[in-house]
Amino acid sequence: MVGWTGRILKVNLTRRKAVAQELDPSVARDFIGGRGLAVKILWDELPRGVDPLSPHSKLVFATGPLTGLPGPNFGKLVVAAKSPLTGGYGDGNVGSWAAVNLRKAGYDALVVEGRADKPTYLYIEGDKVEFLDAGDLWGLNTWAVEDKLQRIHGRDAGVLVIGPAGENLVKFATVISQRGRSGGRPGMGAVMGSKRLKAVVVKGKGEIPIADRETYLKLANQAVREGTSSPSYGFWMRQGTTATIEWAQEAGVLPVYNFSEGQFEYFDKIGGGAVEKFETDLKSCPLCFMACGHWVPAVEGTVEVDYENLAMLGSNLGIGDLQKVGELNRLADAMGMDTISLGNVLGYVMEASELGLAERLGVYLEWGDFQTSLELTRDIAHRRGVGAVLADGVRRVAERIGGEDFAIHVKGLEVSAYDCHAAPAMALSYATSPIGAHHKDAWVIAWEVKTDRFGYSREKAAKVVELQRVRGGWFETFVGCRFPWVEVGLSLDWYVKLFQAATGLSATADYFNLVGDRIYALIRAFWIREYGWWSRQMDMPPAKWFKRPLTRGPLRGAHLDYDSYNKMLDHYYEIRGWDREGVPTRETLEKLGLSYVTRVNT
Ligand code: PTT
Repeated sequence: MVGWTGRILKVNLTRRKAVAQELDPSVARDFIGGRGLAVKILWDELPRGVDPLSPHSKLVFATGPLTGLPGPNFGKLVVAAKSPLTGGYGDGNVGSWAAVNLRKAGYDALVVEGRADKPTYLYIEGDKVEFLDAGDLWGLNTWAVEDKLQRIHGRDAGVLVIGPAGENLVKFATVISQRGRSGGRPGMGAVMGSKRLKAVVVKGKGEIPIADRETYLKLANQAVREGTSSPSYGFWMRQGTTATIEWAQEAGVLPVYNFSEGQFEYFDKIGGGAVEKFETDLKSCPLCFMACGHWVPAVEGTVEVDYENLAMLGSNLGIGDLQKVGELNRLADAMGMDTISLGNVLGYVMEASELGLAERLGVYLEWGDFQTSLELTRDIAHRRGVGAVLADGVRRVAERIGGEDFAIHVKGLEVSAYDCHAAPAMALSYATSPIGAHHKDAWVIAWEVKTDRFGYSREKAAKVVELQRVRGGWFETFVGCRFPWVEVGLSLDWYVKLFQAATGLSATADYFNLVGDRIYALIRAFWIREYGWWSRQMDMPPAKWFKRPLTRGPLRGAHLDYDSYNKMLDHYYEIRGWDREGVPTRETLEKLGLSYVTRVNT
């Protein structure tokens, strides 16, 4: 088996023991790596119903056969665990030198279990694994910790850290790297904090295995050359994801006032044009030719902004000022928490304040109130006062004080930055994403606004599945950034060829799609096992998009239709081979080689 290092590093923090285990070749073939490997490990090794924040839960950092290689952007890894926010499977994708170095250190994945008796960080260098004292680091923000660790271990060390939010078990705390990279929206940072693991530092000097090095390097060169000569490359480098603000405004899908409207009067103050004008720096993940990290001035210092951050902390809160939005973003990065969930939580509190409901929390927050938002963000990170309640995410806050109709989440994960009053396929994409509402698995909205905007056709359900296969299957398993494919149009053929050269396997597009379907079915089985029940109600988008039409702009009056949505969901289930309640049928499980999955209520 070439292409994989063939080893998984298993670390038990309670016993301060580390062992390298062999990666079963059949698991590598069936699940490839990244998300696939992560869900297989969590399915096999987690006790059913485990508390995600207990020592028995596990945190997986998984790479794939392309991670760390030169080519179209393979400097990423998947961080996964049972989510404390949703209670189901959770993961995220983070760009980091730790991804590259883990492979160079000779591992495809790192699995962490147990709980250290005191704050600890892991130092990994080839076969050497050390459990080092993080007493001095505990309580520090993510930027300070990364700086300190690189001063100790060298600038070539890859570092993954948590901030105070992770330490304080904020349910949407993330894992941060290189200051502007954040991964694991469904609380992967809290899982790390529950293990008293402040950071993972990785160094590696080995060679990453490649089956046919000469062919691989030639292809990698050609792919990058094709990407950089794409007509969209120049504009991408100027604005990156932040140009999506202008696009979303035009399409009427920008989240505004807690997903009540689709257009924002001050969109141009926080959009790609403004970012380009004020930009101070541009940074990227390792080995990347399409840097997406645009840095702009915040109120204090500078910060990396991306579309999701600008929309969720800007238009969604009624804040039309780049520096202020940047400051909220900066604080979220420093504290180590997800900007999308934070923007939802603050938006929910603003709406609850308007309706008089937030009195039950003892807080009042007006639309556009930057200063109080900043204070609440700090309180959330430290679980102080009302922050302790808000740190549990909108689903739990709404369960406590009411307002479920404007708690914008699916399965407990807050919705990312696309309003779906007039985007049924995107609503389906959020509703069926395997980790709760995230656009990462099927960003179908760009296609949808260009085609049958208001329809609920079978074709839309099929498109969602197609995208989920590629985004959730391909890119999350060989583990690379999907932007070269999405943004500069690199064909999927390149990835097939690169994978073949790296592994020596005669893999085809069908192989990746099949692996994608297998992973989706296993993740669904994981949720069902952990919840102990399932129903199609779990695959419903937020109520607001059905019940509260848009009140402004050209799409005024638009809202989702319940019956039509349900028909589209039926199509989705049928294409996936899942039953009417969204449970993979026995036949589907067998076809996907998942006959060992027995705990689904078929
Ligand atoms: C992702 C989510 C996103 S998706 C954004 S902006 W985006 C937000 N970024 C945050 C941030 O920053 N700071 C913070 N405190 N919280 C944040 N939360 C939000 O997190 C990111 C890029 C981007 S920028 C995207 S779309 C693509 N995502 C990829 C993916 O998921 N998979 C993949 N194979 N390739 C991808 N390429 C792109 O990478 P989560 P990153 Mg993150 C400051 O992981 O949990 O999925 O959340 O990944 O390394 O930061 O790169 O408009």
